[in-house]
Amino acid sequence: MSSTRTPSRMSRPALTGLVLIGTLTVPLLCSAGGVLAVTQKSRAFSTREANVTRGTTVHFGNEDDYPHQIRVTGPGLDFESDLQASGEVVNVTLVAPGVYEVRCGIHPRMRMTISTH
Ligand SMILES: [Cu+2]
Repeated sequence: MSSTRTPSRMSRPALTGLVLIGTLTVPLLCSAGGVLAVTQKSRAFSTREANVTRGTTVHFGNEDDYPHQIRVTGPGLDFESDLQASGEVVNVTLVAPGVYEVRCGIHPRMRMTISTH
């Protein structure tokens, strides 16, 4: 008599949602959605890729002592910031699900991708 039974494995979904990178330097102004803090330092974003819930507001904080300039393109969005001085934070809310490309208008090698779901 054989009673082989495969143990069932509970699989947990990967932790998604709020991703915090760097230090928040501004108060949270959004009530819905999360916040993703990205810093710009040494001509690079603090991360190359991020995955967040749609509705997340991204805080781009310039920690270099020279200016940057943010451009974010993605579903329904083509955002271009003004010249972003040292110490300034630019906030961009990603409303739609999809993939957003982030670039610096001054430093072409500065780029990152943010996926929303
Ligand atoms: Cu730049």
